[in-house]
Amino acid sequence: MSGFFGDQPPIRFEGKQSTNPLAFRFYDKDELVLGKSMAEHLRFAVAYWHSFAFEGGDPFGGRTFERPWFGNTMVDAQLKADVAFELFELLGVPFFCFHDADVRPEAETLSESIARLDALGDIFEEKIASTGIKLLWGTANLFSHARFMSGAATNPDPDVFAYAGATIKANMDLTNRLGGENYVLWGGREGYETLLNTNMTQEFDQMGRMLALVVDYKHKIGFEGTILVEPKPQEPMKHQYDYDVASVYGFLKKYGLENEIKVNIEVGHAILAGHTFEHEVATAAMLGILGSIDMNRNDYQSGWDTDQFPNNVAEVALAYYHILKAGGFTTGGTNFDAKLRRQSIDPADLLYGHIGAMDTCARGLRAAAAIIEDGTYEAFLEQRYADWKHPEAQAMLRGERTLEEIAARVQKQGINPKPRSGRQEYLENLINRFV
Ligand code: XUL
Ligand code: CO
Repeated sequence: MSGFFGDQPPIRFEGKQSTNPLAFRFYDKDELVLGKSMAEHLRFAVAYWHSFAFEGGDPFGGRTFERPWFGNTMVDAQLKADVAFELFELLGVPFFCFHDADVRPEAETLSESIARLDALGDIFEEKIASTGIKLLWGTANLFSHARFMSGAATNPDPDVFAYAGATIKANMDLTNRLGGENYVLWGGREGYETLLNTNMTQEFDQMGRMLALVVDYKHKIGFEGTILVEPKPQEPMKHQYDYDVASVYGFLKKYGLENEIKVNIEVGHAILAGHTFEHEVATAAMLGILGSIDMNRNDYQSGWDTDQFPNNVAEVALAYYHILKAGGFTTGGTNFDAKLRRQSIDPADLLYGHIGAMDTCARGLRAAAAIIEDGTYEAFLEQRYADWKHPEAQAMLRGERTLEEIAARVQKQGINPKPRSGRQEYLENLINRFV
């Protein structure tokens, strides 16, 4: 034990009445929800970067956190891994996620950086075997280093494309070795700062090629996980090509990859794109590309990607409703892509952040399941579209009527539709009964 969390015992479920701030009040991993345990539904993961690599900086000031592993040596990296797995065990999360840059210090050459990554892989392999905590997904950081400032796959310099490809390969190899359930591609700099210096047609083809190479390689090495693209509209770039779920789907269709790649949807990114999170989840489910989620929340006033821990049960409930309706996660899960505030400098703050987030998700999941079990909401939706079951409506929908035939019927039968209430307020009240 590193002693970083003192003599803190594992966080336990104590129930709603508990006033212990270091206990779960709603997340009972074994509680059955729609016939499956909460742990199996939610598939929680802790994000290595925010919890162990983030230093508390903001655009106006640097490090506020003191962590004994902050440094650039492999000894620091080992200590960081020890503390990381201590946190995962204290919280009882089944999964974690990482970027190469979070877990090992970068070296002078790519070969040396990969050797360091593989050495961390050995450490992870042992820890996975001894704790049973698994890798939800691995990914490459293709956005922090200056070489990627004009993009990774979409860089005007083909050598950067190649370097990015080599980095992705190393991260896919490690993810595969560790039995990771997904591999994520977030295109942090795949976009532009100004269209004036950008050939968008060329850059789209480069990005399409990189994704196709990743899919080929996945099959070559027999990686059984899912390849996920994580949409985000902007930040760090002014415009990012994987803007939102619908844009990613269009992109995947254009390059024939829609059956190979799914999405990892993040709450804060949905908000930046001008959507609700449940809109993004429902869109992905409709298009058959729902993969995994990065759970967090944004400050609604700041307009930035603030990556805060979630604490709004009503919003989370609607997202899990759509996830449950889509059949739940398969390889995906709930990754807390969330970080502490700059002033939350204590080890205990890492616990408070995750405990509150896990309880919020547990309440959201329960509420979503209750909405489904009650059935009133679904009956309402069913009823609202019921007229489409009539044979004539079905014939229109199936394409068995021309526009002339439809027009003739409307006039012949004197059809004159009467407006019907959409019942929004009724529905909002109904959903609030379960939250
Ligand atoms: C950035 C973000 C990333 C991805 C992984 O906004 O969400 O941390 O989740 O690269
Ligand atoms: Co994310």
